[in-house]
Amino acid sequence: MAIDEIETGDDAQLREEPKKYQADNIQVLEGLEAVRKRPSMYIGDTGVRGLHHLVYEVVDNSIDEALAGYADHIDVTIEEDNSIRVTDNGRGIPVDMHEKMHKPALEVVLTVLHAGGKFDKGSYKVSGGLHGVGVSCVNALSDYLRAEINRDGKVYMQEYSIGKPTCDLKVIGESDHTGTTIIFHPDANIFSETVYNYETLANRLRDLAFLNAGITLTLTDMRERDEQGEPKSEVFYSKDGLREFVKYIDAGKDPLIEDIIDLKTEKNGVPVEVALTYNTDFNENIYSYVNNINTIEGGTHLTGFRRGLTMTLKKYADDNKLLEKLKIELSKEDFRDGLTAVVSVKVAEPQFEGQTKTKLGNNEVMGVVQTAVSEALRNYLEEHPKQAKVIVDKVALAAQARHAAQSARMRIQNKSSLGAAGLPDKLAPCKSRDAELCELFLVEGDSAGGSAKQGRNPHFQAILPLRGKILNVEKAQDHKVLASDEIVNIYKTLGVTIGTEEDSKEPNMTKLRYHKIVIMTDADVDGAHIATLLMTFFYRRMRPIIDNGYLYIATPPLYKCTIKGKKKDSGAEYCWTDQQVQRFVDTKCGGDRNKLELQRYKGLGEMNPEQLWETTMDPENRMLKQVTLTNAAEADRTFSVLMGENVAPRREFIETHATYANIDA
Ligand code: 0RA
Repeated sequence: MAIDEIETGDDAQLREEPKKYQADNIQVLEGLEAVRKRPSMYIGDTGVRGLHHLVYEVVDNSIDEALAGYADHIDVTIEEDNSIRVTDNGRGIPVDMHEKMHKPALEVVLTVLHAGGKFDKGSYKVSGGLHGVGVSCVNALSDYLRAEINRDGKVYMQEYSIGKPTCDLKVIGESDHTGTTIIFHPDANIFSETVYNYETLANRLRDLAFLNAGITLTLTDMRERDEQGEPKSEVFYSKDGLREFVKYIDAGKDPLIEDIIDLKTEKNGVPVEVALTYNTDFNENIYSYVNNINTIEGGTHLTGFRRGLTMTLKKYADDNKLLEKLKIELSKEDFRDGLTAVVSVKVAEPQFEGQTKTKLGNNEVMGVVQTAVSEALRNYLEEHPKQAKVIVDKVALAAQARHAAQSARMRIQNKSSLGAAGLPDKLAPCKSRDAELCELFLVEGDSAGGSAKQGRNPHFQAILPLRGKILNVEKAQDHKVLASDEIVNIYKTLGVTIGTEEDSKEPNMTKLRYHKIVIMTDADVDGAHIATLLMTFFYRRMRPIIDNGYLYIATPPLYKCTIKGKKKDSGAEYCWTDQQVQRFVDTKCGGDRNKLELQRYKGLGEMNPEQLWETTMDPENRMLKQVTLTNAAEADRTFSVLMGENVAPRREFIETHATYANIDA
């Protein structure tokens, strides 16, 4: 691991440059300047996603140190001011002079683009953030960054602002251990949002713990304290890695087989890890990772997994004459019902493709995963004939259900039970036909639906009231789902059809009428359930709606604050948090709580149409939360845990999670 193998990107020119020191300096500044000029090129975007990406980038460096065998603890803290502190117990980033650059190695790592990834030539950077940009990007996009290195019995420290050192590296104390601490505060001139979401970071750290068994990760939130004054904190650690990951995902489900089938091997220099099981539900949960990055769009490793699974199960069933009675041809998708799996590979030079660069393109990985899965699954089936039969029976059942669903799909296409235009009677459509402009509000209950219809802007806002809870698509097969009136109404309203072909589960979105679909429910437990059911429905049946960022959650206010004695509604303010109420008291009531008139909204129905418009629907004022894929997946799990038949995990879950809708702001 030689530190002087760091490349600056424009090294050819630099090598011929006699006054290296100067040239290097210019290069460094230009590099980080480029990051500040076009941050999205480096971290994807400058919204909430990019903001959290900064943390992943820093943590990934510590994960690399852990995977190299030198660290086993990584602590992440959200400080009160939304600074992030990441500490590991690795060797500490070297601080000795870098020969070419004439600066401490630490400073090179923090100021030279991509320097971080090139320590270990020849071996892959195992974790590596999505864009693999390195910690210097984080530095460039932070208005403050501080590095503390425990090494050689000392504590070294250096501080930066927007990528530039504000002091020389110095010794600030003695130390009896080694490690690296990076503290940074995101620059509000770059990011549209600088408030960190605990749940988003927790989800990533939990993933990392499962994917890298044996490493302890902690997350502490100094912004939130309990009655004892202790900050909110969680520890993520997994002894058994992917096996535990699969158990975690399926916590609320009924297992079809008790076992988790797993494998860990390396083929052609590609480390492969897989764990899988089946539950009694009818959906598939496959999570795939490349170098610890969640490959949402799949790719060759996922294809290899599916092929290995399908072919091995099919061959086992045929060899053992288990499908002789089945009159229907099996289709690929029959093997997916109730399947939960995690696939994790490490690839030296991953090629990422697709819209979000989360689809693995390396062809050589396909056969590697397929062979590994086939071998492990064949062994399992041969050693466990009872379980093998249960799985094959489920596959046969799926084939029959698929057959039955074919006729049910016709319901979506025909026009009976609907208004003249083929639209549900309950729908209040909007005037505009421009899908990009149009918004559909899915509203809990007819009374709130009525208020929304009166309060809306009818030009671009449509309202579809929903009666109570929609069907739980986790627990229902295709033909049941398509027999539900509420669900058919949603399909029709959106203008989405699903194929009548036997194999086609894919929705056809070409005639989609709305590019904003807003779930609007009460801010209580029932409302959260309905929102979760709807998210689960879109997640399972109309994934592209989520992928394209079309799905949102409305956030009605929890309070209305007025000053006592003042004319009704004059100077009234709507509040979403207790802090906002306090601010109202401070600014409008002169700090006197007695002057506060506080109205607590329990449901949407308590607001009149004007209030609903003002607070929750008016694009000028409202705060919509976008539903993203990670939180949709988490919501799916959460929902299973809360609504599933398994009482034990549900109790445990409720005890540890006060709120359970994990939705990114
Ligand atoms: C290169 C060499 C050495 C340590 C590291 C990198 C290192 C980087 C990071 C980033 C976050 N935490 C880290 N911990 C260590 C050590 C070389 C040596 O000691 O011989």
